[in-house]
Amino acid sequence: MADETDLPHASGPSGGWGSMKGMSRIYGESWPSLTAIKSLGRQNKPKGVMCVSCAWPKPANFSPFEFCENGAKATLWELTSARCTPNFWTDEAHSVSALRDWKDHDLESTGRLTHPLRYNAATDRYEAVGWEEAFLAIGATLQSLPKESVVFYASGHAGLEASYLYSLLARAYGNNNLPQSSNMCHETTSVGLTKVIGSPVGTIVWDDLLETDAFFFFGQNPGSNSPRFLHPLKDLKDRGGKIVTFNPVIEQGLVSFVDPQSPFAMLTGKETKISDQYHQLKAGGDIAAILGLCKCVIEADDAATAAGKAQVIDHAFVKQHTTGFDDFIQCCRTTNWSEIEQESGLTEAALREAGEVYIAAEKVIGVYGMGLTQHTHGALNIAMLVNLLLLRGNIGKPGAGCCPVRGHSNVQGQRTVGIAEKTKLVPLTKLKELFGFNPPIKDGMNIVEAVEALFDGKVKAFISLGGNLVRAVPDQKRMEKAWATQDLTVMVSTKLNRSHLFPAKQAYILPCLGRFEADEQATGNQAVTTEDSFSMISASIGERSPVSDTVKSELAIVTGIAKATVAPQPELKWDEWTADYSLVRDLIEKTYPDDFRDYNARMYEAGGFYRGNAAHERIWKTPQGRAIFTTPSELNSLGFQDAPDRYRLITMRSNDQFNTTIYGYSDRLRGLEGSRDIVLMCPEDIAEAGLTEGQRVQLVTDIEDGHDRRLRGLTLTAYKLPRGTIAGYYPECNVLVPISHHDELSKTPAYKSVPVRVEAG
Ligand SMILES: Nc1nc2c(c(=O)[nH]1)N[C@H]1C(S)=C(S)[C@@H](COP(=O)(O)OP(=O)(O)OC[C@H]3O[C@@H](n4cnc5c(=O)[nH]c(N)nc54)[C@H](O)[C@@H]3O)O[C@H]1N2
Ligand SMILES: Nc1nc2c(c(=O)[nH]1)N[C@H]1C(S)=C(S)[C@@H](COP(=O)(O)OP(=O)(O)OC[C@H]3O[C@@H](n4cnc5c(=O)[nH]c(N)nc54)[C@H](O)[C@@H]3O)O[C@H]1N2
Ligand SMILES: [Mo]
Repeated sequence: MADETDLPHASGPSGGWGSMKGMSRIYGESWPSLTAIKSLGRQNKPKGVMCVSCAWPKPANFSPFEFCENGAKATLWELTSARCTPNFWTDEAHSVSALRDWKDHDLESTGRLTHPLRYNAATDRYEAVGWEEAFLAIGATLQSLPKESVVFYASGHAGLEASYLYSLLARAYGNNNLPQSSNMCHETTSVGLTKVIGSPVGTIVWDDLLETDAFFFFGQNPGSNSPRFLHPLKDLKDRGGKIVTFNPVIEQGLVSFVDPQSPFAMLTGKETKISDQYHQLKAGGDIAAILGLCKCVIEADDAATAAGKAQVIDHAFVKQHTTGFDDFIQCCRTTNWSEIEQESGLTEAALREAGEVYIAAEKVIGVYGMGLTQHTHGALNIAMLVNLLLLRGNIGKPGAGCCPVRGHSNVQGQRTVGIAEKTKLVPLTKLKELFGFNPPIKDGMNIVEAVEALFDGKVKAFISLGGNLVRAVPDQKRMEKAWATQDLTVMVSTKLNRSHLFPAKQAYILPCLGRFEADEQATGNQAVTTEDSFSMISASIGERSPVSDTVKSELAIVTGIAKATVAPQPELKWDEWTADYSLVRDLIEKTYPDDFRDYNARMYEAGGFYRGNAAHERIWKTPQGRAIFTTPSELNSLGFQDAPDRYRLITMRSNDQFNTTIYGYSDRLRGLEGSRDIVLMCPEDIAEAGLTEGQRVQLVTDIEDGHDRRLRGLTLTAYKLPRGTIAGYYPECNVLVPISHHDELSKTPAYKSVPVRVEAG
């Protein structure tokens, strides 16, 4: 078991003064106006603005400062006073080709985009274009292309109203090519969790956090990615609960925390120890580790039964609610500890210690993130966590459940309102009833399928509602080449990013309002709504002046494209909807009456209104009507064999980024400062490979498929990691990830275990 004092790179606790420094640095760098601070005070409160960063829920009993270090960074980054105007492109040094040498951080630092832009190949620059002209040209090109060849991507940020109309646009146009960023993150949850408990999303609500006895963390990093989660973790520790973590990397947020909202803690530096146990398993070792925990539960149950004591397995629950129990138990019994130790990289003793905590706790929440989802057998990882929870009835009872922590602020909600490539997830007959056209019935493409089709020359146009897809997907070098071969790219964006730098034959950047800005339409300032990780829906009302009077709301851009693309029909009232978003919410309620009852009335409820979740009520929407125990077919989630000189590469997020948005070069919580061009490796592996710390190395993907994938110029950095597991930053490492390397069920890219070699150079 790891001891935090072993960290070779010293780092302070999460939260505390370090987080204050992190925020003030962004403030200093981007110089948002003083009123930006006032906007922070409105964050995550009723009639305020829901955080633009992650999808962590907002408590109904909010505190005066209901934001975290990274939420504040995201807000300040959006509210920057810097502007990327059409003038930017008149600088001699600012050709599109030249900008490809810029870093992600520097591209976004140019500031908020202010004007719609069109690429001019003759000058290799973007130029201002009128909105109407842009819409008409985009519409004309879309009409001329085969419908199957157009993709409508969404990055998980835009509100429910714009997202609903975006999916309507795609279907009215004629396809279901509606991939979303969750195809790269929690698609494994949508598919894997649905398979075993019949619910595509997490099963807990806010009160469960307050009641639980223990959190078991598998591959989720709250310190960087959902820092407001640290408060319920601290509360649990204050009331004597337990936290057990499984993660190959020691993440400071899961080690200790100083509450920046507590003056006492800030002045005294009083730290709360977060994890009682921290298990540094091998990347891809979760199936074996969880099997070990299940083995402990079964053994304890056997012993209790023999001694005539209360049973450890919740047999009544298992009998009434589950299927597959006997086979699974059999598998646990016959898998021996030496296999488990080998595959997980953890000792039997360590797993027994974790098993004891699991058994002693009446109510357990299993938390997970990309450390489970982004693997070849990612869905099996999730099924194993569900197995563990089911053994003791830890789903659908107060204080217990399954908690996937979602990414973008509305990533879950966009799926709820129809941004889905799979038609079975969308009430097509309802759409026909409401809008009078026949929605296409053929499934569309997810991200991996769309990128593969792009590589094959079958995709001719990409529309992006937010995001930076070229930088976020696997096989980034191939993607850059293929992206530019298209007939049309349209990117609805707030800031310049790398995806803009590989323009198609026709390329547009359409600048949109941020969530903090007033969205004035014909009937007044409009609210937008988002859904968080606990299926709570809340409204946001921006009130800041827009960055310029030439930007439009995301919804207005969607309807602008729609009007120019889709043949007019009386039921498609794009202009009326743009004038009054509450009409769009009425449509959403009509399409999904169970989820959105009294939508317009309830959207200002403190903490949001609950969309409901069947599994939370122990209703299992699986074919068997039961929750399913899964007998694992593998003991690791890698999908490749270990081999000499082959390492498992984790691509990781720093504390100073939001996905491809790089705020800076301070990964404070890991004690790593100044550069992202590094690869972390444990000292024993460095010595065995005959390398030296500080040496320049390159990573080479160890998969033979005719493509050479390598990333040069990395500094080898000694770090406390399990043997054979190394780590580098996302998105820089995306050149190394083959598009074919993904979860077998959901096709989520396996970004957390890429087979690579480490070579000098
Ligand atoms: N500040 C900030 N917040 C964010 C984001 C951001 O980039 N920055 N991104 C947002 C988005 S879109 C998402 S999806 C979420 C992502 O949030 P997380 O789910 O936390 O994602 P990651 O940080 O990529 O990975 C989580 C952890 O998995 C661990 N890990 C890697 N491999 C394994 C493994 O095999 N097993 C186990 N048990 N652990 C492993 C890593 O060490 C890391 O600590 O955060 C959202 N919030
Ligand atoms: N190797 C590796 N790759 C990964 C991951 C990983 O862990 N490892 N994680 C994956 C995950 S979980 C995800 S979700 C994807 C992220 O993939 P994306 O969602 O496509 O990427 P982002 O970096 O979030 O997009 C940033 C851009 O969004 C735009 N933007 C910001 N705010 C707004 C807004 O309010 N409206 C609009 N319209 N645009 C806005 C800005 O122009 C900004 O440059 O990356 C995936 N890629
Ligand atoms: Mo994500």
